Amino acid sequence: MIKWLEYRNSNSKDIVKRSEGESVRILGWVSSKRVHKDKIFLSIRDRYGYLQIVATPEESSDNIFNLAKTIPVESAIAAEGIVKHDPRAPNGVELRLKDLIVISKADIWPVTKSALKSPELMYDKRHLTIRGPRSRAILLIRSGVIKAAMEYFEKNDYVLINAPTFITSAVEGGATLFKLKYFDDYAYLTQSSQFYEEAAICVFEKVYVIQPSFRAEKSRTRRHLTEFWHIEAEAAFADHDDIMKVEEELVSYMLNYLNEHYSGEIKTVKKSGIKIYEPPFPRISYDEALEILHSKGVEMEWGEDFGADEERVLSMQFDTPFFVYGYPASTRSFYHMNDPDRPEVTLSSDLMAPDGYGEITSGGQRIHDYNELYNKIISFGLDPSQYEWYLEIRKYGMPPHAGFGLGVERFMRWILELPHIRDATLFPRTPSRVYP
Ligand code: AMO
Repeated sequence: MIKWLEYRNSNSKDIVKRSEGESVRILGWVSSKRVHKDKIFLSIRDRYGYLQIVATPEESSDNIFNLAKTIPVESAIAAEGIVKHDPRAPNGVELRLKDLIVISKADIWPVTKSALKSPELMYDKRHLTIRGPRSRAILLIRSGVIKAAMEYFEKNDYVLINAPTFITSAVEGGATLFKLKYFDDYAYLTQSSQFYEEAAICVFEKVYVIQPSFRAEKSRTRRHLTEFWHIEAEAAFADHDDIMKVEEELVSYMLNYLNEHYSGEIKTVKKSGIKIYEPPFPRISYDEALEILHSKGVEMEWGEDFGADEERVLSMQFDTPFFVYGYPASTRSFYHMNDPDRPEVTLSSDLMAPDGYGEITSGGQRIHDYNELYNKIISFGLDPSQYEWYLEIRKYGMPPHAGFGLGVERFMRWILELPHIRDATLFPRTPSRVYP
């Protein structure tokens, strides 16, 4: 068995610092191969990126040259070679091959050129196609999105909590609940960790979660997953305006962070890079949004919710993210506080991405008074006994509070202009896909 460390004294990132003529070893995968008569180019992928390795009959022994020629792509290898700085090489440096060990030989790569044209086939082979440079870059950026959010919340004194996945009652309406057998009873998969955050703010004042939420949304759109990652935050002694400020600050922080730390990956996905927006973002009321929609020929009544089509039309009118606030109570879940000055609307908002992308966050101020919440639950035709513990926290010192949720994949689809939300996640879950 190979002693791994002995076979990794360099990597695709470190190699640029190595001197001309130095002999180094790396571990990785053959991501592509070009065979010429007297030169073989292997592109090796490792944790850090790509490195060009060149085999020639002069510099490699016959055995090694032939091995380089015949090695199937995606084989895992250990290679040793001589560093050569060459401006024509992808990173300005390449390895001239001396030794090659096949650690795990790959079968013939099953994703053919014709499969590349079929998104469904590509996603059937997602366990393999994630190895491509575009998926690799998107997934790295995704890890940056999570890191950026954590950094923002930690800098602002929020406490990270973890909420349960099995739950007993709907946060965002029964229509999108996944129901499952839970021993002799039933449980649901969580749609949002918001209620658990609300319990936790009475300990920590400001909390956040980053974990999956589940929605049994049958809608097959480019912006819906059945399992998505949810960045949620909740703050005590805060109102609706306070939480909108947190949302715009967070979005701006994430954009700046990604631009600073992931510019290479971003360029792989989107040549022009991502746009940076600084707060404050414009705020328009639901009523103003409706007027804009009417002026664009969209027919809808006051009190109806904006669907994907309406959001697209609306967000085409903006070239920066913007809030729509003051949604009618009929369009929002029961927990939203009604505006005391205008009870038919709620103290809530959605942050819309511009250029047709639509909603990326949703948030607002919650009802903190026991009786007010109880009555709203009844007025929504819901059963208060389903919300017993959620109501009970209102009996023991619940201050005014507000919070929001941001979908990681929605955010990524917008900033990277991805054709479909599934491209933003490792193994997407949609109504028609729970495999692989
Ligand atoms: P909402 O249901 O609007 O609100 O969800 C908040 C954010 O989560 C993302 N999102 C989704 N992403 C991908 N696929 C889906 N099916 C999906 N559904 C939602 C969106 C959306 O803006 N608890 C409330 C928020 C709050 O008031 O705190 C909630 O979950 O980016």
